Parts: sequence; structure tokens; C-alpha cells
Amino acid sequence: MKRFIKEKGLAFFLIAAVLLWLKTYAAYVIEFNLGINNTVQQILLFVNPVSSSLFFLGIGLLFKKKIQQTAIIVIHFLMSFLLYANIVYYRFFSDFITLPTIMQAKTNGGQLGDSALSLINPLDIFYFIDTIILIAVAIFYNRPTETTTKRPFKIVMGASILVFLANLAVAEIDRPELLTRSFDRNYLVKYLGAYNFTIYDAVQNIKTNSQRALASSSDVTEVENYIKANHDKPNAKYFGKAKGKNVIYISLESLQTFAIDYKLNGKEVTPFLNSLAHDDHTFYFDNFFHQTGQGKTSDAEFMMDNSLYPLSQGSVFINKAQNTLQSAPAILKSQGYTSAAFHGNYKTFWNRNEMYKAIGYDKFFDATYYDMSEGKTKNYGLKDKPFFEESMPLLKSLKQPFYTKFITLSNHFPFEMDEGDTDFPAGETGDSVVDHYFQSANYMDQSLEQFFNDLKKAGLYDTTIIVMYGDHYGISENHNDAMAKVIGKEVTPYENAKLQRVPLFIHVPGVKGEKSDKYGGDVDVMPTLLHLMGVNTKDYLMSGSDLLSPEHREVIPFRNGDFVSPKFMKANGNYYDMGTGKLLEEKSVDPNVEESVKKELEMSDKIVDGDLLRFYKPKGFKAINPSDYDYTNHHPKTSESHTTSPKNSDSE
Ligand code: GP9
Ligand code: MN
Repeated sequence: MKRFIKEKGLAFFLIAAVLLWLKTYAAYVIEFNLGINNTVQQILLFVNPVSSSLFFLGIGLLFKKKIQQTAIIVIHFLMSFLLYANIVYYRFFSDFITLPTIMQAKTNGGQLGDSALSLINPLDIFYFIDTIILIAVAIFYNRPTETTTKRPFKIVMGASILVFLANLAVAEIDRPELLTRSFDRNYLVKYLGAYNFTIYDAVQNIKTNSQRALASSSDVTEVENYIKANHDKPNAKYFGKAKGKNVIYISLESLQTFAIDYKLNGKEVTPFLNSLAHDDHTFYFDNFFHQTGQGKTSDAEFMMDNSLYPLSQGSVFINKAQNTLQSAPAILKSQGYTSAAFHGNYKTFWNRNEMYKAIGYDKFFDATYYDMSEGKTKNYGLKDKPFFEESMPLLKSLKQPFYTKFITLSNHFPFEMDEGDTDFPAGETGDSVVDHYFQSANYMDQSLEQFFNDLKKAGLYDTTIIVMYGDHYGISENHNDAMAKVIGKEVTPYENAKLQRVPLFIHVPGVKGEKSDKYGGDVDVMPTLLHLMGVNTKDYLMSGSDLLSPEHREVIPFRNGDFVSPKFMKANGNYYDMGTGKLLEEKSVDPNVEESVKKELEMSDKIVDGDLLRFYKPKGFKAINPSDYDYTNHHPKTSESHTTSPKNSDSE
């Protein structure tokens, strides 16, 4: 063996492979929170960089002896770079880079990239030290042998494939259907490694693009049958009660349900929203869960407007903006509604300017319609108070009835406020993110009260149905210690799943509301709203289930295949009793529930991946033609070239 290594000049290659292997393992342990639950997973984590180190560095062995070491160094550097990019990305998002997210970073005008710079640490040079060692070895101990045979290459590739297959086999025993089911990227990295994940991701993307090409009109039948069989009858008590009313949606940035009615040292954090939660004309849902994926705010928007699930990877706004949709604003358009979106950030963010055309928004008031001068902006754009204030004249200029949405921004990670914007005290957990959250949530609450007062003054309050929803979590798992202090108990996976609750308010003038603890999720809002507006939804292909219907389905899937239901939930692959949080054995759990979760996601994915609505023509629906829309602002208040660039960091 020793002779073989020496003779074939493999020593340099092996040094490179071992260095890359150990460094990758060190990164797993230091940087990523992969949830290692048992010894098998621990061993797999240690072993999984081996196959890809051998495979990719092994490609270097194909090169002629003269440049072989250089080739190995270049490959080693590229892999180190990929690893490091994942590390930086993970520090924000607790997730790994996927091809669609790279596209997102580009489309979002580099804003994600800008904020990434602030999380790079000088000690990170550690992740490149081994490449430097390799260069030194190549320079000082350069002893290339004269062999030109392909044998070493073949042996290394064979070894890499064997190690990979063994790795996969053990992983499959611990986690069946690892590669076939849709689940968390963390699992793939934990079991198969960061580099193999990148390959998996690339293959997935090629597959997704071909899905559209391969889908045909006959694929609609299965989806249509499934959705129609699961259609919930609207509640006669509420059907049509808001017919002809205006609609205002408000996306409450990062607002989680734990904040509602929460008192910080005796002071309510969101007094205005609390009053609405107990208001006579408001339906307030306190078991409502966000179902967003990597597309965050935009995923929530997608679900509100379309009642379909976003993608398991990347943002549907970015990857599927060419799809045909049958959205709520488009459905109401055929009944004479005008639609508009209001957002104090630039129109390219999350690719909104394209996706809103597919959704059918008549108008998009982006940052160019607002005064974006210093002091008025923070993080991604205009602060909520000036945002609502400056939106009022724009809103009043719309032809009624209207369907509109307002996307707030101030309560965004890292939640720090400018001096003078708040006199609400910060929390005292010692975690800056959590502590500032209370201040920015209170600021948002004040801005909402201001907006409601303005609506009343404008005479719109009594003619408008107002839907407000927390768009996604604001405080990530990185802050579990501080959150334990806030909620007064340890943040177990069960508690963490419960923290994914976001508040949902539906204020309907003239209708008696109620506080409901029914389980619901983002996709359920559109059918609820349409039924209130007196729109029959039987002919539309939606994933959601009317929250006010007596037949409302209470199993709420999450994008990674986990779910909650009144009886039990699945979090990080484990089952818990929903009431007590006790860990349940898989065999004590009704398999039909999990089956229905899989089916729900699968049916929606078929529509979105195959762009199936292009083949589907609901009765009375006038199809949207995106090229009919143009959001150019001919009298901009702020020039298009400005971009908001968060100084601290982006989101987590
Ligand atoms: C940016 C805003 C915030 O326009 O939607 O994005 P988020 O990071 O919350 O998805
Ligand atoms: Mn958001």
C-alpha cells in the first residue's frame, strides 16, 4: 500500500483529501446545527465528506503529472469556497445554498450579498488554511513521479463510489426514503454531506425545469379530482357577508403569535392588535401557522393570493414567475375589482415586479412612490409609519371596490430601531435580537393603529374587510435560549413548532367575529376570504380549506413535510402529542394523517411545478395576461437606482 501510494504519486492527493475531509467535518460541528440524534448519525457525519473529497479531488488525477498538483489545489480551493459560502449563508438563514437561492441573490440586486459581508469573520481564514498548506507542500516537496497510468484515478473513483454507496445504505436505514421524500436540507447534509447535497440540488433543479416541459393537460385531471373531492362547503352563516366590500391585506413582518397579549414588565407589546384580537367584528385565529419556505415574505404573499404551496427550495416568486395563476385579485377582477400592492421597497425585490403581473395586480406602488430619504428608511425600506401615511392618498385614488395588500417592513430582523422611533423598553434576555423585537413589534403596532384611524377618517373602515397576518417567524432557532426566557419554558422541537404560529386577523365590518383556536395555515386564507365575499370557489384549484367552514380541515402541512394537527404533530421527523408535547412512537400515530400531508403538498406541487393552471379554465374566469401590466412610475419620488441595503445583516 505504502509502495503503491509512493509509486503512483498519490501522497499529495491523499494529503489534500484528508485535509478537506477533516476541515469539512470541523465546519459541520462548528457552524451547522444539524440535529444529530444518535451514534449512527454521528458516524455518518464524520464519514460523509470522504466520498466527495475522493471523487472531486480524484478528478485532479486525470491531469498530466506536471500540472496535477495545481489541478488538485484548484479543486481543493473551489470546494473550500463552496463550503465557506454555505457557512456564511447558514449564518443568516440556518439553511444551505440552493441554485434557486443563488438566482434570488442575483435578482434581489445583490442585497442579500451586501448583508452577507457583515457576517464574515477574520477567523474564517481557517477555512482556507489547508489550501495554503497544500500550496506550500507543492512548492517545497514537489516530487512528481513519472507515471502516466490511469490506474490511480480508477482506484480512487472506485473507492469514492463504494464509500458513497455504503454511506447511502446506512443513511437509508436510519432515514428511509432519504432521497425521494421532500424534506429539510439539513437532513441531506447531515446524512450525505454538504458537497453531495449541492449535486443533489443541481439534479433537482434540472428536474424541476423539465417538469414544466413534460406536464400536459391530462395531468390536471388527477389534481382536479383530488381538490374537488376535498372541497369544504362554505359556512352559510358567513357566505357573502362581505360581498362588494373592499379588501385590505396587511403582511405583518415577522410577527409571531407569542407577541399577542404578551406583557413585557407589565406593558403590552402590541396593545392595538390585542384590542383587535378581542374585538367584536374580528375573527382572530391563535392556532394559525405560517407555511413559508425559503421565499419568506414572498411565499406568504403567494399563499394568500393563490392558496397554493410555495416551493420546497427557493422562492416561487423568483422561480415560477412565468406560471399561469388564478389568484384572488384576478378572480375578483371579473367582478369589477381593482387591485394594488403597496410596499416601501424597490419593485425588483423578490422579483415582485414580475410575479405581481402573473398574479394580476393592476398597480404596484413600490419605493419610487414614497419618500425614501435617510431617517425614513431602515433595513429593507420605508419605516411603517411613513409607509402607511404616504400610502393613504394612493389608496384613496383607487377605483372602488379594491383588493389591496400592504407589506410592512419595520419589524424585520435584526429589529433594531432608530433613536426617536420608539420609547418602548427593550427586553431583558441579554439577546439583542429578541430584546429589540419587542420594540419594533410595538412600533409596528402603533403604525397599524395610525393606519386604522386614517381608514376611519377616509370613510373606508366600514366598507373594507381587513386581513392581517404574521408573514413568518421573526426569531430563529439561534435564539432559543432567550426565547426560553420569554415563553417561560425550554424551546424543545415541540415548542419550536408552536412558535411557528403567526397571528391572523380578519376584520369584517358588520359581522360578529370570534376568537377561534381552530388550526389553520396560510393556504386557508384565500378560500375563507372568497367565501366571505360570496365567491363560489368550487371551480378553482386551491390547496386551502375555509377556516370558517364547519368542514374545515385541521391538518396543517409545513413545507418540509412536518405538520401540526389538533391531536399530534411532526417536528424534525419526530411525533409529539399536540396537547402535552410528549414524544410519541411512530406506530401510535395514525398514518393516514401523514399520508394526507404528503398528498396535499404533492397535489399543489404538481400544479406549481407543471404550471398546470395554463391548461385549466374555470368557469367565468378571465385569464390574466401578464404583458397587460406595467408598473413603471413616470413621476418617481425616489429614483429607481437607489437600493435599500440593510447595514447589520439580513434575515435568519
Ligand atoms: C423585502 C421584504 C422582507 O421586500 O419583503 O423580506 P423577508 O426577508 O422578510 O422575506
Ligand atoms: Mn418577511
